[in-house]
Amino acid sequence: MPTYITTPIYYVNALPHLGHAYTTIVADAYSRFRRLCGDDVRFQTGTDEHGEKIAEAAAKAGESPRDYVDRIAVAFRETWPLLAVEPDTIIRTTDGEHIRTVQAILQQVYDRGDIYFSEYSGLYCKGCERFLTEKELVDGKCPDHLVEPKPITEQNYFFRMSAYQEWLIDHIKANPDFITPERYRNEVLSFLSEPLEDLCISRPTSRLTWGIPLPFDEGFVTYVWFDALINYLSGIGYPDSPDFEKYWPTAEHVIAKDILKPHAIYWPTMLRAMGVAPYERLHVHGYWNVDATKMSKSLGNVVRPRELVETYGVDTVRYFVLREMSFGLDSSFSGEAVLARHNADLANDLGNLFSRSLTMIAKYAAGRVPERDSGSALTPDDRELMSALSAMVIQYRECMDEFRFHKALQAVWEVIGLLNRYIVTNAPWELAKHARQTDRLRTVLYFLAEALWKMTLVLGPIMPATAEKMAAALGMADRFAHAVLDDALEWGTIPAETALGTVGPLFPRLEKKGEAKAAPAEPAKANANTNRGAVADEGLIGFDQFKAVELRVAEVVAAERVAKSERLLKLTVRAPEERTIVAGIAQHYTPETLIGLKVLIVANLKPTKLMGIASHGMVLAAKEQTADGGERLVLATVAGPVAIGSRVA
Ligand code: ME8
Repeated sequence: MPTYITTPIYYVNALPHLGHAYTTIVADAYSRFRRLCGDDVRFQTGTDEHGEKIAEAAAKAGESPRDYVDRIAVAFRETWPLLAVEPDTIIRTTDGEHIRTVQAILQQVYDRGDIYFSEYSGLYCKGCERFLTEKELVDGKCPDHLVEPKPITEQNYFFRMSAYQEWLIDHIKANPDFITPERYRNEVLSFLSEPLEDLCISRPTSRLTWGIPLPFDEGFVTYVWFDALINYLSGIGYPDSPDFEKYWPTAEHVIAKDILKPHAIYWPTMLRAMGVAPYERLHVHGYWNVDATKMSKSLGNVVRPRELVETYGVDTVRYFVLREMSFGLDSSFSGEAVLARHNADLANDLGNLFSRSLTMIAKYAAGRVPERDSGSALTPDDRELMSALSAMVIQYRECMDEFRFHKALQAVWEVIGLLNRYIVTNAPWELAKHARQTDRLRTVLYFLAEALWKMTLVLGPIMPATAEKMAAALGMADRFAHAVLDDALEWGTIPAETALGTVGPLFPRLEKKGEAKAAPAEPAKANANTNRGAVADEGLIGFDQFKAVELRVAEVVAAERVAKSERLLKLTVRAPEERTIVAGIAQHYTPETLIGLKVLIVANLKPTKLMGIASHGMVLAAKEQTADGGERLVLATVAGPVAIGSRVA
């Protein structure tokens, strides 16, 4: 199946920011998703380079419009690779082919009698590059640009938009998915309940020369919206190219609410006048604000894609915007919110699951995906996991198709939670201790590998580089390059004996701005020591610093004295994996009294050697000053029954 997906073409009067990045990431994630479904995808973005706004910006910059648009168009083009956005076409409205297409369409519509010459008086907003109706004004001002529109009386050419009003209403009503989410469909229908005015589609050259000349009157250039919307056709070779035949019937446009009217009203009526079928779907999203305030140059809070990627990494940025915004509603951006999602969802949930599972396969199955044990029955846990994975893939597909990206990701993260629980309940480290449980161990490890492969597939459109790393670590890099989503619905797609590759940390933990980044070699395991230097003067630490210390409940399963040491005990604890911790408590506890005790440990300390024994963590104890000037240690423990390995926070 073909799929044609577009972003708006962006005005080159400003440099790319978070809003542009969002729409384009959405379109990219969707096109990757469609490719994963087996579709033949054409993804187009571009720049809108004519009109008053651009001419003014060029003059302000002291450049000719041509030099100016060339410069800014490059800034947009260079942004996309930073965001792992891979469009098939990047169109510019100053391209010769586009200009010829616009002129041919104008001539055609003119010849059909749908363009006429007349005088018009109206209120013009330069920011919007269109006339506003009285009803659209708030306190006499344009609600988007907060300026009073200028009254203009002019002789101009008009497109007979009103002639298509009834047809458009019927079309929207008959096609519930034409404009989504529904709130925007309702907004358009409500607007259409009043009589539609015709659309002024020219500007006299006495006022503006930076535009496409009307083919039937040299004294005028084309109104920028009539020019811009046509990019969606000229980019696929309208009218003669086979690409137009192939892709146009599937066209889907992604925009924000600011340009709903041109896309939901001007564009379908223009298409109708040309005798071209309307696009398939229009997806309208809300606005990103920054720290709950409108993003604007004057407030100095414009978020730039390059800075975002440099601070957080491209896949974190992609994940964050897709997970955080409910498509259709406004959302607020903040650095803290990105950090929180990075550290919790990516470093902790996904990153730990992945490295933990692969470490166990490396340790207990010599780094090869084991054969599932077909001799014994599946446990209820196995069945729950299997059906949760299938349900996740189905829900993911539905949500991605409907542009509910945050829901798709929620579904994936629910299964990540389930997998983490599956590991705790099935405790592979326990199974590994008993020879008669090796069959079960193989099955558990096999299920983990299979589940992670399915995760890799669904995460590909969202975080392409991470998914590639995951595929390589699973030994599935070749398969990944040709994988389809249907693979994720089948069982047994990761072959037994597949040799795992090496896995680095997927998401090293990030510290708050100004604090040191965790060293790349220490994933999700920021050393508590690195935070010492970052303690604020007044002795307070931030929540992120606290969260960097991974405290867990551990059960002591063995304890013995360390030879030649009065102070040290060698403890074997489960949290839930088994590990050795050397603790300086020998003068306060005898080994036997510790067995079965649930203690609290720092689970992410760098390993260290004490008396030649590697210690993986630290046991927490209260230190009391005794009357004789000495110390008494009392181990910290939990007040009630709790699963071992539980995080303490
Ligand atoms: O309107 N939040 O170009 P434009 C989310 N050239 N998205 C935002 C945003 C924000 N705060 N700010 C901008 C134009 N966007 C015309 C389009 S199409 C034929 C012509 C995104 O540079 C969003 O996609 O003003 C919005 O619709 C678009 O940028 C407007 O880009």
